[in-house]
Amino acid sequence: MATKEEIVNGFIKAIVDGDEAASAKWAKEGVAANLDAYELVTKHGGDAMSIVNSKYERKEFFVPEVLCSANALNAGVDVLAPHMKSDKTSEPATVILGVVEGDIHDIGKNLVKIMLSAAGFKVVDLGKDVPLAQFIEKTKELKADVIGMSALMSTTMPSMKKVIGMLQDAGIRNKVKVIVGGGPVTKEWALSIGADDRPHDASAAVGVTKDLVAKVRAERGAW
Ligand code: B1M
Repeated sequence: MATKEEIVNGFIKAIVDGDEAASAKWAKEGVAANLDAYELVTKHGGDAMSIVNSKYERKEFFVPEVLCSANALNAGVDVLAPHMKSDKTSEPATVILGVVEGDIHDIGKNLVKIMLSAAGFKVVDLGKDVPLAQFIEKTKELKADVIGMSALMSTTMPSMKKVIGMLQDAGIRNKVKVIVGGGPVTKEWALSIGADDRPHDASAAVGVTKDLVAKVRAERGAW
């Protein structure tokens, strides 16, 4: 059986090479060797995407290569997702999740979905490039407890602020908590736009969501 080092290095190389089959193969090796599935994706898959990003910034890679790497990471995520452990919540609650309009970077959002679903939350995934009004419509329709928005670009981050404004205009800001996340989103910025929190990664999103569900239910009562 391959060593942990061989698996991690193989997984990273497969992603950088944009090789979906190799990524899935190393992910399976990781499962067989009992490696932590979440760590393999977020830490080592994240390291691989940092290498891809550096190559993109040095103009060694262009968008098609970056896309192949993203697909390779996703092939590994497909294998590893069922093995990611998350603390179960005793409080089933509805979370509306999506990547804001104009942004199609959905790998991080998909990880958040995997972790929240594994924890027992009902996650309604609106997908990527989500028209902002949809966050409000679905929140009202499903009487959601938490909205989670993801953005990976400085140009799309302001949409998060717009959604919070739209919740205020609709008179339902006090009925739902809002979390935001993604590479460029800092905690300070999140709080400055009126979001309730910014979990730094998908795993942290579980604890933050649990706390916010308890809080919103205590403050709001029933919808
Ligand atoms: Co592009 N891209 N991209 N891209 N891409 C970035 C984001 C960029 C930083 C690269 C760069 O220039 N150095 C840059 C944005 C610059 C900026 O505005 N600051 C950029 C750009 C410019 C672009 C295009 C404009 C390129 C072009 O066309 N010229 C274009 C835009 C498309 C669009 O959205 N309209 C584009 C396209 C693409 C691809 C399609 C090729 C591909 C995305 C494929 C996909 O997602 N299905 C892609 C990729 C892969 C990247 C990089 C290389 C990697 C992103 C990633 O998947 N990381 C990225 C560079 C980088 O981030 N270093 C880059 C791994 C992922 C696990 O991390 O999403 O951060 P992340 O999620 C983390 C946390 O942030 C957190 O949890 C996750 C970990 O557990 N998290 C949350 C995320 N969402 C959360 C929500 C939460 C809580 C936590 O609660 C709700």
